[in-house]
Formats: sequence, structure tokens, C-alpha cells
Amino acid sequence: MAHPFQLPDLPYAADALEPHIDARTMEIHHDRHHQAYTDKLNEAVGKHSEWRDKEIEDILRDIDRLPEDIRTAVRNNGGGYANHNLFWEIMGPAGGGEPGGELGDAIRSAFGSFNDFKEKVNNAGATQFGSGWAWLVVGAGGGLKVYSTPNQDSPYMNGDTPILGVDVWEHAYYLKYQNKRPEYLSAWWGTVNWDAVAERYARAR
Ligand code: MN3
Repeated sequence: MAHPFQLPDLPYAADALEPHIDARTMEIHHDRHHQAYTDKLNEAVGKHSEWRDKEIEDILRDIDRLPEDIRTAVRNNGGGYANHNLFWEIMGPAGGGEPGGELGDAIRSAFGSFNDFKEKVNNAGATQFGSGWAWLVVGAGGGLKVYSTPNQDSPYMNGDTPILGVDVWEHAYYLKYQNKRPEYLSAWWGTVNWDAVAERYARAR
């Protein structure tokens, strides 16, 4: 999707991820936070016509080539725009469980076991100081990696393709979990739509 970027609708009702994520958090997170990233991204990219036809993923991959006057705004708001697009898509009602197929095999081969993988993501999210994200990404060579990014930095800025990400900004969990980020992380796995993650994995390879 290129400029002007559109806020995507949530692909399910705001209360669909209860009890893991409450409806009020979903409404504020999508309708206000994601909308704000979208608006500010449009404002920034709108200033430079040569960037308007590019997909958001390509803009983020090329972040260092962006004109300096919009680079920070696009880093923060373009990252925020793309990160949340992914976030809504890889969650869903009746989520959770474990991935099968090629993705399940790749996770076990890269991290030892599904539980080891989960622990790695939880640890990345819990130890990210301040705001950020924990990711499962496909690297340039096709291998899987887990790491966190600060603020709204996107794995595309590292040349990687994100296929799963968990938002650890306080706005993602504070109403229900307050300061208990590890509790949110542990509950969050119950929202994961593994079919959507597997589809992203297949496309990334
Ligand atoms: Mn967020």
C-alpha cells in the first residue's frame, strides 16, 4: 500500500481477543494510536513526491536514503503504521496453540523447541527497555531470528522480514495488565493466528 496510506479495519471485532486483550485497549490502540501513526506518516511522505508511490515496506527498507527532513518522522510513524498492520493480522479469535507444517519445523530447528522459541520471544519483549516490539523475522538468508526493536523501529530497517511481532508499548496492555508486562506477554500467545504467520513465512521465503 502506498501514499496516502489507509488505516486498515480491524479484521475482527474489538472484543474478539478477550480475555487476553480487552476490547477497550483494542479500540484505543487501533482507532487512536494506529490512526495517529497513519496520519503522521501521510503528512511526512506527502512532502516528497518521489516517495509517494512506494510501498511502506520498501520505504522502511530504504530508511537511510529518505530525505533528512522526514526521516525521523517516517522511522517513527511509518514503522508504527507497518508494525500495527502486521500486529492485527497475526492475531485473531480462537488463536493460540502451536504452528504445524514448514513453519513449525523451522521454529523447532532454529530454536530447539516451540517452548524455547516462546521463551526467547517473551524474554526479548520483557527486557526491551521502555517501548518497543519483540519479533520473529526471516533474515536475508531465509533463517529465523528473534529480537526486539526499540520504539517503532521495524525489522525491515535491518533487512529482515517480520512474520510475527508483539507490541510491548504500555498502550498495548496497561489498562488490563498495568505494569505486568510478562503477564501480558504470556497471555498474548493465546491470540496468535498461526495460519497468518505461516502465510507470511511462505511469502518471505
Ligand atoms: Mn502499539
